Amino acid sequence: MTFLLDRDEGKERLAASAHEVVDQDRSPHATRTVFDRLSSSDRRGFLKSTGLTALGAALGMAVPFGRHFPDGLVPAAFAQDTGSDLMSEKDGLTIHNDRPLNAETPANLLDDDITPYSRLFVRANGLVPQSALDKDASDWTLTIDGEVENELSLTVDDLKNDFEHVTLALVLECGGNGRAFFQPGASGNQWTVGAVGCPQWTGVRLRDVLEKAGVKSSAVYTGHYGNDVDISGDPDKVVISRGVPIEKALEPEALIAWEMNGEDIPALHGFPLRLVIPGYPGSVSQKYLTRIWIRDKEHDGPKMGGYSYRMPKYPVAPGTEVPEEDMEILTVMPVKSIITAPTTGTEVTQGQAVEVRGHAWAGDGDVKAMHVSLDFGQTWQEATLEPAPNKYAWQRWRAEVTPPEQGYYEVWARATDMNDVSQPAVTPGWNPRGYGNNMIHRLALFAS
Ligand SMILES: Nc1nc2c(c(=O)[nH]1)N[C@H]1C(S)=C(S)[C@@H](COP(=O)(O)O)O[C@H]1N2
Ligand SMILES: [Mo]
Repeated sequence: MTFLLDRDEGKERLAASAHEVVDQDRSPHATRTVFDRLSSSDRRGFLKSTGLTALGAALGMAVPFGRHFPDGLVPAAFAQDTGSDLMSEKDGLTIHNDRPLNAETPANLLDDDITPYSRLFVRANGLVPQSALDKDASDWTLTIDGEVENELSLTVDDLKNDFEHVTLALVLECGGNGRAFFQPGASGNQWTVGAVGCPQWTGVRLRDVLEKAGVKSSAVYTGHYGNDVDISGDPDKVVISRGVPIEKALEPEALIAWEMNGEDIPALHGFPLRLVIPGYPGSVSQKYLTRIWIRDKEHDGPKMGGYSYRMPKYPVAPGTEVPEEDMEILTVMPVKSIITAPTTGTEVTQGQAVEVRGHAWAGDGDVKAMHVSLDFGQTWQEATLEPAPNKYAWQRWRAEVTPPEQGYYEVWARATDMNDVSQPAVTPGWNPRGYGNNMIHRLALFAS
């Protein structure tokens, strides 16, 4: 299609205009490569001087709502990975790292209400344990100790036999999802939007197990342990051990799960047992769960302290060096949404309605409203928002947008939580490790 050719040519022209800063790259992903290689200051300068006007010129098409496009924002046509250059153990995921394995899902592959195994992001801090690779749970025991009346040692069968079974759809989102958009950048996996999913989990309530153990009044926090192995191979090194306030652990949606989507939890996701404690960063949902230590103080396992999963206690300017004692634990994840259809860069017809849809979720429960904009946030129309099947599941939203004339458009999608807090149009509070980015998701549409 000539239209498509023009657009690709346009992208290459835009890429070429940055040739003083980077070598020209003729790969199919030339533009993205150019943006990726620019240092953050180069990137800012480049965007300031060229921005949307240059985009329009490069594309050879109008940007009808261009006057509303905020300064310094990267057009979504270039800012988002369209999910093409991938490898495939997990059906189209983007691999950020292969040791430990870290991979996220392109937005257009997250359209299912219940995220299937093949499309669930993977975040490993260490190596998948042999017991999970072997699918061997015969000797598995889960210990509950610390501030409890009766220490428990439970096999997987004990859990299955002695407690009520619960099945819930629960969002699992990495605390660093969206990190890639912070300026200046933060170290860590450069997650864009797809370190999130909403599988269905079956197990028992953590609360029921803790009740059986008899939580003492001195209990204030949990500490979680798994049997995954550190990258160094050192068997004594704990890879990650996070926890939650005891009140959070006692919520009825916090599960010890053995099934995901009706099957044993896969090796990558925590076989044979994992915690799923929704609403908090994914890191509290320990995989390969072997022990829950009930603490009489805030848990202090690896990745609880320093800058890990911690935010400044007060707003800081981007790039600020924040003293360690001014950091606090990231708990409730902010309200967020994702556009899962159409795929960014889709060509549509002017004057014709296009269905856009996706999911919305919030760290403290349900989402109240969902809005979309086609004019870079100048006006917003309300989308339909389905109720969640259960608390902490994501909610389906749908809307129709109609590009009034030919040209470049972006769909912006914005969720609002029960406290009337909405997603910001630009990155929220910068923080040293790039957590909690809930800026609105955008996708590019080309109307002809
Ligand atoms: N044992 C163990 N549990 C873990 C981790 C880990 O590295 N080891 N990573 C945590 C992090 S940071 C996230 S975001 C989620 C990711 O879960 P998934 O890989 O099943 O998507 O698992 C959490 N639980
Ligand atoms: Mo994470």
